[in-house]
Amino acid sequence: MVLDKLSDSLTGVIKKITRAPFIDEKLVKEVVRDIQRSLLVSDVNVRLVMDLSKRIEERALQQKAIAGLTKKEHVIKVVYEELISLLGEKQDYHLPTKTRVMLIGIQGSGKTTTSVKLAKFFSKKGLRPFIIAADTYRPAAYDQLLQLAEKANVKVYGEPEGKDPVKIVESGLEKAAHADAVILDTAGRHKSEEELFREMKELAQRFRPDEKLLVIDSNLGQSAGKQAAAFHKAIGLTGVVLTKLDGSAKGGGALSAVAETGTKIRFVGLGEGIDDLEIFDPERFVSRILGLGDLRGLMERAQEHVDEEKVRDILKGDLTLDALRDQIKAIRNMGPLGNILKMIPGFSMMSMPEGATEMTEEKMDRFLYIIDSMSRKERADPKILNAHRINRIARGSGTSREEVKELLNYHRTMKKALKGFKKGRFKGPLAKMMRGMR
Ligand SMILES: Nc1nc2c(ncn2[C@@H]2O[C@H](COP(=O)(O)OP(=O)(O)OP(=O)(O)O)[C@@H](O)[C@H]2O)c(=O)[nH]1
Ligand SMILES: [Mg+2]
Repeated sequence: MVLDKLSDSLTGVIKKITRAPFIDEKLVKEVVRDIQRSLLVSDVNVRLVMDLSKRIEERALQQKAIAGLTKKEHVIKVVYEELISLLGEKQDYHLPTKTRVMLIGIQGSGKTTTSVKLAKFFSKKGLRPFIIAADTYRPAAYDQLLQLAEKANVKVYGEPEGKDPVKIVESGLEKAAHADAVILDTAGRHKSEEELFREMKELAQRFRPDEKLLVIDSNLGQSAGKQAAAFHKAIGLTGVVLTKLDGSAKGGGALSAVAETGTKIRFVGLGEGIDDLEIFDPERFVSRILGLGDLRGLMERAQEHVDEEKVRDILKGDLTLDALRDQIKAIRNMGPLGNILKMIPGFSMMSMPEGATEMTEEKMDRFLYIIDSMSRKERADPKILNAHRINRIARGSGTSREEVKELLNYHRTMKKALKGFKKGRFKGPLAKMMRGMR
């Protein structure tokens, strides 16, 4: 996982909020202190941390919760929003049909790896990528790129013995005439920093990139900000790729420091593999490190799939097997159940009936077959099922007696859990959504 330690401690903070019997000044202060500690440990700048925690405290205590949110949800929302603002705005990455991306950065930052990851990213979007290998300093740079690119099935131009990167770019562009996205991998070492800047400017003049992305190692922590600022001033960047965010203890520092310089974080590298690249989206990112899962994604998908009226019916009346089937179907459309539950604030921390979160898609399908094999009367009132009918249903649905019983058990457990919800432990739109999931 990304930023494991930070994530663990911030998830702990959210747990503290959801578990507290009530929200008062003492709790908010405690929560703020916990957040400060978590961020400082992951190397976020002290001043940023202080500003942020002051805002969280003020808003949590003074701002009124918006209609429909409980006090707890309000505090979680404040923490979530303030962390997002620490990481800057989301940068949309538009994919033009023809694009040229130049990767810049000091040695070992991850340029070559990122060039292949990006190529893969483009080809997943249906564009034909092409990489030009213009690093004439690193020994065997071309071979390294070639090996990686083969894994991704991407074409590369390079000159193993070449000494003139500008000429390589020129020849490479000729070979790349049919490509939609041309990526330029450059050198990371040089006689001096000035020389490196000079070479990059020259290459940019010749290559005419749409994007000049600086590749930075997250392990630099707060110094990542300084590096971004220096390169931006010298070369004029369009964005930054932060690599090695997986397992970097200083990831929080790198992210916030770069965001603070105003240079946009475009992508994050999350591993050595060619698929370990993500568009950087602060909202999704913060949800994840808070253990809230993908909150916004869930909101969108929940709206698509959960029929409001059915939810209301369930809440009004009993959870019939018909209703359960609709719910399983809705969940089935959204993806693995555990993931969905993780997306709901507070939910992952709540005690769930044993096994309820572990239902696989296969199991959901089998449950659906079973329900479909029952008569309408049985679905409305499963208590009328006897051993004989259970056998028939098992045979009719291609499952076993045990599975039919398992479903009936599951149904009873869910019904009971739902009653708990209805008693009003959770209120507001999020709670409504949670109920919708049941
Ligand atoms: N864990 C992890 N390792 C990465 C990531 N990106 C790159 N690396 C590793 O970092 C090392 C350096 O990566 P390169 O892509 O060769 O870096 P470079 O910037 O091209 O380096 P030079 O060519 O020497 O300038 C390699 O071992 C990569 O596997 C990442 O996101 N996560
Ligand atoms: Mg390289």
